[in-house]
This record gives sequence, structure tokens and C-alpha cells, in this order.
Amino acid sequence: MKMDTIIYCVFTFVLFLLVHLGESAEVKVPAKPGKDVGPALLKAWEKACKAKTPSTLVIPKGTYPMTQVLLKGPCKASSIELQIQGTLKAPPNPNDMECKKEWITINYVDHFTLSGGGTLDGQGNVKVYAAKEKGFKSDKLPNNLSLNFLKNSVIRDITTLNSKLFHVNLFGGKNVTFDHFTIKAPADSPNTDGIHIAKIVDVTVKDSVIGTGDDCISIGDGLENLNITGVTCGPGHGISVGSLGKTPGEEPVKGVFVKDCKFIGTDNGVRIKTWPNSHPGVVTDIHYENITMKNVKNPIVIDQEYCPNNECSKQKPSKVKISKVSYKDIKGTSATKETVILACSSGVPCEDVEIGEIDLTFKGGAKTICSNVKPKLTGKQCPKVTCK
Ligand SMILES: *[C@@H]1O[C@H](CO)[C@@H](O)[C@H](O)[C@H]1NC(C)=O
Ligand SMILES: *[C@@H]1O[C@H](CO)[C@@H](O)[C@H](O)[C@H]1NC(C)=O
Ligand SMILES: *[C@@H]1O[C@H](CO)[C@@H](O)[C@H](O)[C@H]1NC(C)=O
Ligand SMILES: *[C@H]1O[C@H](CO)[C@@H](O)[C@H](O)[C@H]1NC(C)=O
Repeated sequence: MKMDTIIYCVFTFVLFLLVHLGESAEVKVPAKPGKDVGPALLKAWEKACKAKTPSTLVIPKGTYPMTQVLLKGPCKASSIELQIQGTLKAPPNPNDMECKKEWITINYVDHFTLSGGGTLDGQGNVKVYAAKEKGFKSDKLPNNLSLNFLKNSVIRDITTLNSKLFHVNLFGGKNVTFDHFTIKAPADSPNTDGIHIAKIVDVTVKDSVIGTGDDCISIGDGLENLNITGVTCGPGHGISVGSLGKTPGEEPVKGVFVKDCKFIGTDNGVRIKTWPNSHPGVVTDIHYENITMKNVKNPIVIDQEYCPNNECSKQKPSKVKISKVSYKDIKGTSATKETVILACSSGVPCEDVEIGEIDLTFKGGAKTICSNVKPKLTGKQCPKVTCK
């Protein structure tokens, strides 16, 4: 062989290595219709997680039952992706799942991506919801998707359907983004919060559609820096900070920006709720901008006497301090006359609340209710906001 042929071959080989090194290896999860895909997924995950090179696990198109799965990190590779292209179905009967576990749990992974355009069907069907209404212990019902201590991770192009409880529980970690995420459950399914987020820093939810029987997004304690943009919520109970103050030692909620969102037929729009007679807490730096309401029962709410089912005493005020809240460019229609409710705590009044341009209409006349707050008015408000 001539020298230049050898050089050419070596050169091509090195080039090949350079191109393919660092590229993610695609691994097809051997999923079979009618067979629990959980064990196959777990096996593929464990292998991918031990490997030093990044992998993409693919669950192909098709419908597969899955009982339960826990995917654990930390992983060795710099990144790992799970592409769910098909539909995964939870067991229809909650008794067939281990009650202490969630349906799909993903823990302690850095640079994780969940994508693929597929569907997670919790099968929390009408029967389960009816059982829950009749007192079936709801803490025995699994959440759909539980994401704990993820870092630098993305959940993209995934649909979750009819969870038996919260659809997504995002807990702990840093820098997680939901993008083109869809959640669907009936308006009358109890406690099926869309995404519950707590004790985490830097979260984005964007360009997503959430319809459910409880809060579309609920924000628990210890959340810092959350951006929600381009989200459509409805049916549901709106986007809520809280409820807070019920348990001792709650960490502050700091920095929530809700922008360019739509609420359609929801019970509330943007809401902050805290329990009366509560433990101390802090909610600060919460901003709402460019929000459209369509037939929303209470578009703007601060409720510091949140007390569903009379589970508490309203005799003592909430001790959760709310400050630096702004509402700008909030418009549309209300389904009740109480369009703006700012019911702050008499113990720790709200501070630094700004109301810019709002235009919320109700046939027969909209009104505002406020207590223990003196908002700064910076735009044109309809209805008029008068707080004494
Ligand atoms: C957040 O995570 C994304 C996705 O992994 C990554 O591209 C981005 O660089 C991370 N941001 C920071 C500040 O680390
Ligand atoms: C959210 O937006 C604000 C300002 O719009 C920005 O300062 C912040 O870094 C963003 N947070 C995330 C998690 O992207
Ligand atoms: C307001 O939000 C809507 C989406 O609800 C978006 O289409 C529009 O561009 C936003 N307007 C501005 C001024 O950002
Ligand atoms: C899921 O989140 C809920 C809140 O979701 C949490 O209490 C529970 O431990 C987690 N498990 C399930 C089933 O969600």
C-alpha cells in the first residue's frame, strides 16, 4: 500500500472517530405490545446510566402497559435522553401498583431529557376519580411522573393524560425546563394538579397546554426563580402559588414570572393562597404580565384565608408575608363579579403590590375586593381598584 493511501486511511479513521465520539448512542428499548415495558426500560436505563458515553433510549411508537418504574442517577455519561414515542399505560386499577411508589420516578440525573412526542396515560379514569370522591385514600394513588433532584434537564413534547393524582411532581434540583408539554384530565377529577413544583431553583414552563381538575401549576415552598410563559390553562383552578403556611419550616417562594399566558374557563386565574392561623412564611417577587382571561371565575386572587372544606380556623390570621407582587396587562372576561380579590392577612399585610393596566369585564358589573393591602396603581384599571 502506498504511503499516501495509508495516510488517507488513518486520516479518515480519525475523522470518523472525531465525528462519532460524543455523539449519543441510540438504544431501542425492546417494548412489546401487551407486555409490561417497565423491566425492559429499567434494564436499558441501568446500562445507559453506567456507560461513559451519552445514550438516547427510545421507546418506539405503539401502546405498552407499564406497571411502575424508578430510573435513578447519578449517571456516568454527560447526558442521557429518554424518548417516549409511544403511549405508556398505567394499570387501570390503582391496587395493582405499589402504593408507596409513584408511577414513573426519575431521580438524581444531570442533563436528562425526556422527549419523543409520546403519551403517559395514568388511566385515572372516571372510576378511580369516583372512588376518590367516596373517600378512597388519595395518598394511595400514585402521581403520574415524579421528577426529583434533576439538574439541567428538559421535558419536551410529552403528553400526560388522566393521572390518578398530581400529574407531575417536580421536587428538588436546579434548572429544569418543560417545553411543549401537554396535560389533560377532566375538570371534575379531584386533586389532579398539573405540575407541582417545590424546593427547586431555576425552572421554566413554556409553550404548554394544561387542562386538569385542580391547579394547572401549583408552586410549593422553596421555589426560586420560575418562569411560566406561553402556557394555556383550562379547565382547572389556575396557576397558584401555595397553598402555603400549613406546615412549619416552609422555605420562601421567590421569583415567579408568569407571562403571555391564557386562562380558559378556569376557577381562578393567577392566585396566591395561604392558610389562616398559619406558620410563618415568605412569598416575594411574583409578577404577572400579559395574561388573557376567558370566562374565568376569579381572574386575580390573593387569598390569605384559604381554607377548603373548613379544615382550619380563620380566627387567627395567616403569617405568610406576601410582597413585591405586580399585575400588568391582564385582560379578558370574568365569570363572576369578583374579578380582583386581594384578601391579604391582617397579621402581615401585603406590601409592594402594584397593579398596572387591567381590563376585566363581567356582564352586570365587575368589582374588586381588598383587605390589608394598599396597591400602587400604575395603569388604567377596569374595574376600578379601590382599597382603603
Ligand atoms: C440548563 O439546562 C440546559 C439543558 O441541559 C442547558 O442547556 C443550560 O446550559 C443549563 N443552564 C445553565 C445556566 O447551566
Ligand atoms: C426568568 O425571567 C427573568 C426575567 O424575565 C430572568 O431574570 C430569569 O433568569 C429567568 N429565569 C429562568 C429560570 O429562566
Ligand atoms: C401576549 O401573550 C400572547 C399569548 O397569550 C402573545 O401572543 C402576545 O404576543 C403577547 N403580547 C406581547 C406584547 O408580548
Ligand atoms: C408525588 O407527588 C406527591 C405530590 O405529588 C407527593 O406527595 C408524592 O409523594 C409523590 N408521589 C406521587 C404519587 O405523586
